[in-house]
Amino acid sequence: MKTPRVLAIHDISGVGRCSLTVALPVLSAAGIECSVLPTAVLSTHTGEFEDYTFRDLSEDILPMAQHWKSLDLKFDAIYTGYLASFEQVELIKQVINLLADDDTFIVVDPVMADLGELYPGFSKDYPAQMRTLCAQANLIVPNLTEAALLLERDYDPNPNSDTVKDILRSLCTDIGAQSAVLTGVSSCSPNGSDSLGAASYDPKLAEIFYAGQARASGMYHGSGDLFCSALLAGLLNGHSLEEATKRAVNFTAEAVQRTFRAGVETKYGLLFEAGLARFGTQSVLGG
Ligand code: PXL
Repeated sequence: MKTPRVLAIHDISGVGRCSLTVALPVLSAAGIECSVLPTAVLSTHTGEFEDYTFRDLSEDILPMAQHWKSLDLKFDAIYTGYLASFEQVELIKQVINLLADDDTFIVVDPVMADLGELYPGFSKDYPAQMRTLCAQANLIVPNLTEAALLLERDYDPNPNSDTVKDILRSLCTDIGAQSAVLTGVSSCSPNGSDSLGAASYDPKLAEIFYAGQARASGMYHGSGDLFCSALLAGLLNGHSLEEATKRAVNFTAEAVQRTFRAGVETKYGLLFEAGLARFGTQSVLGG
């Protein structure tokens, strides 16, 4: 079987298990080649750390993409995450225009905010700019805060099922994404209000599917990146959006439980490594 190839466009945070230090191992373990276009290099991610270094790699983005174009490289998916600036969104759109064809699956994780707040360094006009990238996506994967910012709505940390449905539909019809998975959804999960997970929506199926697992206390950095990378791994291995969402929720929730039990500082990210081999094998074989 052919090895699928993804182009992952995220930052490298040297420490803190997020973006490329998560996407690379998760996709590789699931039998997917992960090529990388780094948007910035930081010493750590920007949450809960101070005095981190930040090198914007915007100047390298188009030359790298043009080189790959000259090699006639094809990507089965382009997967974008944390971008370094407002201006970089335009560059990434150019990369997609250059490298994607009709068969390239475009996944946009509009990484910019959580818990009702934009991440440090992003201006108030960033969400509107991110919306233009989301419009080009086959799948977008916002958390509740990012969805609210994209739709210019108030942030509701605990939406009921009607609101979740409305958010998911608007992400597709108003923004133009072909499908959406909303993360951080809890109260309307069939597992009850103590569960946390994601809801997926594909307008072609016109149905919303929930996947949830027991909620752990605390805020776990990089959990969105882990979830989205696992979701894409499942999709590229042939699973449906519903099934891939379920698998990604389970993998992420296991990592959260492991991290909670280990009692380590959450800013260092999720201890996903111990679950990686099993996730990869099951993703490929469908077990
Ligand atoms: O996990 C999202 C993320 C990715 N990259 C950087 C971040 C964050 C969240 O804070 O700061 C640099």
